Amino acid sequence: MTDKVARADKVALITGVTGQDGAYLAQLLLDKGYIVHGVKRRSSSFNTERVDDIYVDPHEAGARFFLHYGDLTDATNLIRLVQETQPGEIYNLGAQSHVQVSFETPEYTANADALGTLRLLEAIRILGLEKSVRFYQASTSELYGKVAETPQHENTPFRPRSPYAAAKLYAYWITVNYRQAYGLFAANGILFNHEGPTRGETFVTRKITRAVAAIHHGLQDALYLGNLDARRDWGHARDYVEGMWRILQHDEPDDFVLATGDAHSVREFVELAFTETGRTIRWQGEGVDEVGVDQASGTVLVRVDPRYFRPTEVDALVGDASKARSRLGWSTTVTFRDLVAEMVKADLARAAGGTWRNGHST
Ligand code: NDP
Ligand code: GDR
Repeated sequence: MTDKVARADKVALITGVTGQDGAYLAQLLLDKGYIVHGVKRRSSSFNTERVDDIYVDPHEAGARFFLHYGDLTDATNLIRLVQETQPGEIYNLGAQSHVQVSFETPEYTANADALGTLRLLEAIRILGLEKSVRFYQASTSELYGKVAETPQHENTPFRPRSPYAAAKLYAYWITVNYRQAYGLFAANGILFNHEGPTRGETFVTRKITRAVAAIHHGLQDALYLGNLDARRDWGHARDYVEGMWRILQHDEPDDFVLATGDAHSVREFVELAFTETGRTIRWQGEGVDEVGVDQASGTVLVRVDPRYFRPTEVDALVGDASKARSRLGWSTTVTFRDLVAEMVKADLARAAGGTWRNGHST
């Protein structure tokens, strides 16, 4: 008998399926003919909005998308889910994914993001599935933190700058360790920021596009932001979930950076987003007193609020995805300008739709 056991044919388990990436990935895998099992958390209110379009009643013939209650902090639950669903591919996307929130909930973030990854890897091992499962870990450009070189690639040293990044650092290395120690097909995608119209409302891109739409429709007066000079390499989530899938189809388990190679500041994102509604922003003042003024009316539309400054900030990130390009044939298809335009357009439609909700911002 060889040590190669056939993978469960096109059966995937996704943690974090209700998140931005989970929903895009579930759709991609369904389009490729997979059976998709997603893990959702118990919530007192609906939390499946992003996957409602692809959900079909499991009693219906041909249903290929199934949701299961679960949590990365519950090892027994994870073992049972892996046993019941017998996946050939596991995508570990579940996480407390907000950097700023991780300073307020560091222990929970470590539990879900670091130990949660360990629990899932152990579930595979306990069930003896090391040779039949491929494991994807949602690693992050935040690992680079206080960057040692630019652009960042697979061999750039990690210098995490937040409880979130420190937890993800553990998850990165435990994934590498299970690959080396147990021969598990375990791979890290080191993904730079990726966004889209369903991006969580408290990440800066979506916070901006929501505000631009709300201001346009008279639902909000101004946008309050933190560090306007932070630079990020922003791509479209649709491209990045394709990259995740390709990472697991590669001949060998390996770690890959996915990035556009193009960085912009928060300030540039704001300017571009407002131009989508015909407004030109002029900046005045300095530091916490800086404001963004609508050139035509003179109204202040953007203000700085120090509450959004982070105790330790990651100033600038930009990725080098040459390895993914050459070995996986992966590349991005959406420009920064088109990404901003798509996000503003979607939020304008929501704001016009009369179901607008203002939420607690971060
Ligand atoms: P989201 O915040 O949109 O989604 C996170 C998902 O994880 C949600 O489904 C959430 O459930 C779930 N989750 C949170 N805590 C737990 C837990 N304890 N147990 C099980 N599930 C949990 O993140 P994204 O979709 O943007 O990101 C996906 C992954 O990729 C995350 O791990 C993130 O850290 C990582 N990443 C993201 C990047 C990006 O730019 N988007 C870049 C690099 C890495 P609920 O809906 O109930 O809150
Ligand atoms: P990030 O994303 O921390 O890069 O993590 P976020 O959009 O939260 O911040 C990007 C940059 O914008 C600055 N910023 C603000 N951020 C927020 N949220 N709110 C503000 O008001 C604001 N003002 C300025 C931030 O300081 C930061 O420099 C995201 C998450 O998806 C992680 O899970 C993922 O790992 C990384 O991207 C790659």
